[in-house]
Amino acid sequence: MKTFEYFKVASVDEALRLLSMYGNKAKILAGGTDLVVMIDDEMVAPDYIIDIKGINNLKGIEIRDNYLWIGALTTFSEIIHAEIIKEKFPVLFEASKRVASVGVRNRATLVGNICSAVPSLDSAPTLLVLNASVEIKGKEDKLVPIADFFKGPRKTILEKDEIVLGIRIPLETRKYGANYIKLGRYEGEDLAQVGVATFVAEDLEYRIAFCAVAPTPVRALDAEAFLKGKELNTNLLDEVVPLALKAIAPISDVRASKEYRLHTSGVLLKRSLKASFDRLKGNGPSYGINLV
Ligand SMILES: Cc1cc2nc3c(=O)[nH]c(=O)nc-3n(C[C@@H](O)[C@@H](O)[C@H](O)COP(=O)(O)OP(=O)(O)OC[C@H]3O[C@@H](n4cnc5c(N)ncnc54)[C@H](O)[C@@H]3O)c2cc1C
Repeated sequence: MKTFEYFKVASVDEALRLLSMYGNKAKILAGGTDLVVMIDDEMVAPDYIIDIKGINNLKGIEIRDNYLWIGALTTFSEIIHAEIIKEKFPVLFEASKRVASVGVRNRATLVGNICSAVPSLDSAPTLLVLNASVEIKGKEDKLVPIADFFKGPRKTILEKDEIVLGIRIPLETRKYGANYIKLGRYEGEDLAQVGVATFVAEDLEYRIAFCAVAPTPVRALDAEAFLKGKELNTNLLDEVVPLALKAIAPISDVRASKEYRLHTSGVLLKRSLKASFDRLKGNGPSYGINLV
């Protein structure tokens, strides 16, 4: 393994100063569950590591104005245990429980997950259906809708001298139901073969998003438009699947074939929409239950 210089910074300004000096030769380190594996596998070889874990104002989960803020250093375990998440966005609790195992979740951050930008990242479908935005700081401050953040496998819109400060999720004033289902090869620490999140609000606005079935996580906008304003029933579930599948472009890899992913995407979508709709109506499964 190539050696690197390690900096532990205590402020965002210090991190930004180092990033502007070292650019592409530097890598930000949060929980390290993705970056350390990549360094070990020699997929990346940074000359400089900027450890941001000491930046206190990147920690926490709080309501600010009309949105919930999740700081860049917030781990999946912290999300799972936060009462405010269970109260306002229980679907994020549900999705976080599907990430890896307790040991990994104790270190892995939600923001590190989106910055890794692997197609199978479990947090993205849920953040997409909640219309989250990404707070970015560099030469200027940016607030980017999560739908515009991913550019391709392991590629985001982040510039080399930018850092993500946190995630904003707009507070929902309507009653709604939502769900995340992940299909893996086995129960436990495995990446998704298919992941689907759905959201239904009381005025029958629907949102649908997938991971692991396209180069980036994707929304199924045509399927959402088709469902808008309609009470969900078995016929509608059958009709919406082909529309939703047009939004995805799965490949075959070690985890699943393209055909299996296409088929199971439809099966999971129906199950997820039904769970979200039933939750909206007050008779769905409890959040956190694995529906696979
Ligand atoms: C055994 C194992 C099982 C796993 N299973 C799953 C799974 O089931 N589902 C899943 O989705 N993921 C899984 N993962 C990956 C998951 O742990 C990571 O994606 C994690 O969430 C990344 O967060 P981190 O804090 O560890 O980031 P790091 O590894 O520290 O960083 C990841 C990337 O993001 C960048 N970065 C981090 N923070 C910032 C920031 N604030 N601003 C800009 N760039 C930043 C880093 O430079 C790096 O490129 C697994 C990993 C392991 C090791």
